[in-house]
Amino acid sequence: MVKEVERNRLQPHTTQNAPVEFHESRQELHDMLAQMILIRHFEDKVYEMYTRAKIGGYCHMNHGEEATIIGAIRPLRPQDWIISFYREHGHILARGTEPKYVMAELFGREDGVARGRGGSMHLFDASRRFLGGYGIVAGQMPLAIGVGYSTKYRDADEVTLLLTGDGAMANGASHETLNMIGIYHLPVITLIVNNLYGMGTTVERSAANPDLWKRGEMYNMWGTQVDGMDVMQVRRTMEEAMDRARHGQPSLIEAITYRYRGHSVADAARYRTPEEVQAWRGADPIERFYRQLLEAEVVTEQDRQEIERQVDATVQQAVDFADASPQPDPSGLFDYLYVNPPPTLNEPETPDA
Ligand SMILES: Cc1ncc(C[n+]2csc(CCOP(=O)(O)OP(=O)(O)O)c2C)c(N)n1
Repeated sequence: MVKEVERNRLQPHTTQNAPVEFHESRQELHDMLAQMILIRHFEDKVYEMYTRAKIGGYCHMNHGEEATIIGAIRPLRPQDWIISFYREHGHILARGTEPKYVMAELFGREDGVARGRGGSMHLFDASRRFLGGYGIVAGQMPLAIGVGYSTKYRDADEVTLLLTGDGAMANGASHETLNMIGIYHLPVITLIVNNLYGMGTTVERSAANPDLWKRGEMYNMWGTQVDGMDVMQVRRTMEEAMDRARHGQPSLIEAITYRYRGHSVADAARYRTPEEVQAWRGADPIERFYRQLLEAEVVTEQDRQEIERQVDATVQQAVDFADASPQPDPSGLFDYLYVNPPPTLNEPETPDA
């Protein structure tokens, strides 16, 4: 019985042919498609650069999750905030940070968004109100309370998008965060990017009730589930959540999606079958959106070719820029710390007791 439930949950949703109503400009729809393709190609190149040892350390990629990213981030306004987790390359690109600065960070170079100190899991762009990038599962969650509280305290028109994985929802910090967001009615939208696995563990094994969106009710928020392979569905839901947030009601949205590759670059993902991966690739969010736009005569095949050409050039320029950027100078090892030099720097080592 349990096995049967699991197998059904591991199938893509089937809203494939649902009619789509666009009220965005042609330019906006074109840009959404272009950004989804940029994220896909950027991640392909990241994978290649990792295997060439240009990128080191942990590295988690967004292949397959592009609809959750673009659908959630495009509706945000410049004054809105984003807090993400370690699978965030696409999130910062969607926010408009130039790919070359992101790639330089992945290369660990001085021109990176965190000056080469952070790497893949710690991307940051304060100028775009993109507040990271955190390597500790659920470590990003409590920070959203502070950001949301600040907005409310200043009576400002801002919303915060808090991104999390499904596995992180089993962490105590997630419960405490959502509870406090609910208590204070903070303008925070929590988006669970449910790619069905936390490392090699399915949601069914980590969550007593795997319908994660239902927890919204417990925290006095609007909760809903969307097909995370359908960018317009994610976008419409996000727009509604933004409207609610601006009227003092937080939301918990669960977007069902899939990561095409393993948990990180180093994971061969032997815990899933090739058939399962193939089924999800068949529901590809970029191809679905492209078909919708073709049918609505918003883009042409030539437009797609031109987007692909431009994206490839941008990604290659990002690699060239990252490669030419200097390594951080060792003399700057303690720069950007709260205290520099660290008070313990010259203390003699404590002898063992
Ligand atoms: C507190 C903590 N526990 C464990 C880990 C190891 N770890 C890194 S990612 C991860 C899985 C999280 O999965 P999920 O939240 O679903 O996000 P996904 O990677 O699928 O996007 C784990 C257990 C960690 N980084 N931090």
